[in-house]
Amino acid sequence: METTFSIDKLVGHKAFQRGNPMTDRFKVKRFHHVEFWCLDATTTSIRFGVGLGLQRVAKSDLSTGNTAFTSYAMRSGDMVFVFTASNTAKIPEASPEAAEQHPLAAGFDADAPVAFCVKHGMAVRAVAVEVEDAQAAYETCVAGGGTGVTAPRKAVDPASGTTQVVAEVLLYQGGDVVLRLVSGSFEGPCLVGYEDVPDDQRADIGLLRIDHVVGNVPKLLEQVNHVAAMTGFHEFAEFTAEDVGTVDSGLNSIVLACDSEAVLLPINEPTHGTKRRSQIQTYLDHNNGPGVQHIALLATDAIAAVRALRARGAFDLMPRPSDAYYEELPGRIGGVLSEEQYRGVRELGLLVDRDDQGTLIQVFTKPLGDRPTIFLEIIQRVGCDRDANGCPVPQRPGCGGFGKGNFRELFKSIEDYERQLERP
Ligand code: TYF
Ligand code: FE
Repeated sequence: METTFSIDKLVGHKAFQRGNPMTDRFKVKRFHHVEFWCLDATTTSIRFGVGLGLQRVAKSDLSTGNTAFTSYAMRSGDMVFVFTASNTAKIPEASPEAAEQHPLAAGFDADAPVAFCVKHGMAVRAVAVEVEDAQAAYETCVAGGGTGVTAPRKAVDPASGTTQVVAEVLLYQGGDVVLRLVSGSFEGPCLVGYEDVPDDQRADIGLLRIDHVVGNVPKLLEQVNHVAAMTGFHEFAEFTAEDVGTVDSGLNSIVLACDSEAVLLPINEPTHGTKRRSQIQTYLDHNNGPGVQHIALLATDAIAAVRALRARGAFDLMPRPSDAYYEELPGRIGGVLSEEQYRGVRELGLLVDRDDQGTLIQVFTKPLGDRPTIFLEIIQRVGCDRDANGCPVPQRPGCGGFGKGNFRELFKSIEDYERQLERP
């Protein structure tokens, strides 16, 4: 077998030399969707729909013959969030019709989303990526040491005659998140078996696509080498506790990317021995193990998107940085942002950072549910409108970085937030 990338120690952000060895073991195109498991798909999908300006585009539920679970696909631009909950534990097996209707319904354990939510709270179950051939990708992942969760299933869309293959492997070792591999000619927003629903006319807030999906794990190198062995993804960036500077709670992080860098999977681990317990350890405790920490959503205009998000009132943002942060900002960032953008980021409490490629505008929500676990990030990659060949692209993946220059400010605000969760 070919040799796969493997690393045995972190060198830190500065010393790390980025390259693209083009080592993918199967062709990966883009993020396809992210599926949350929750206790009530109607309630949760409406809350996300209202708060993030997502339209309900497809459903698989009792009305479509799915007795196993209720699932709604919500879309803005190219980003799709799916919300799924158990229908009833009294029907242990999906009916044969349901199994035909939804590729994941056959043999579905109707208790699984409930048990998942008891363990993790509302959380990400599946990170779905579009691949060229899901059957081959599944076999490659398993041959590379991956744990199969759903062997490849082929489904035919009765309306269009197009087909789709879906397969799943475990993403984070010791966790309950799957990497869902999707391929085929089916062009619907989600999976075969979902029925399109009429346009609900809800206005979007300018969210364009999923930029990166971050996992928290106990042991970074083990996990990174595991994902690399399955997929062939390469290291795109790394950050160590030292890069973050003198903050109380630490983390190490490695960003994995596919050949095209359209799928970015950062992974964090806690560091120990700091004054405060690592925010990553807090996550692992409350999530009962590894899982998705945050999903970064790329906006056409982050300032407009965050203004709308605040007006919708369904998600809270982390506390804003100090005035001093904004006074130092033009000196740190330079003339990339317009006067109006500087005013906008200050008004809304957004963070800005830059790397050798471009400028990143970013902001973080508070945790999405009751537990101090999963949150969202809204970003815009400014000055990133050309690919490596000089062709126009909307916000080249990874360009502008991940906000390393904001880690101090951000982690201070996370620590302040965590202090509020402690009883006096
Ligand atoms: O995706 C990233 O790496 C950045 C930085 O708790 C980050 O968004 C890392 C850890 C964290 C919050 C943000
Ligand atoms: Fe991020």
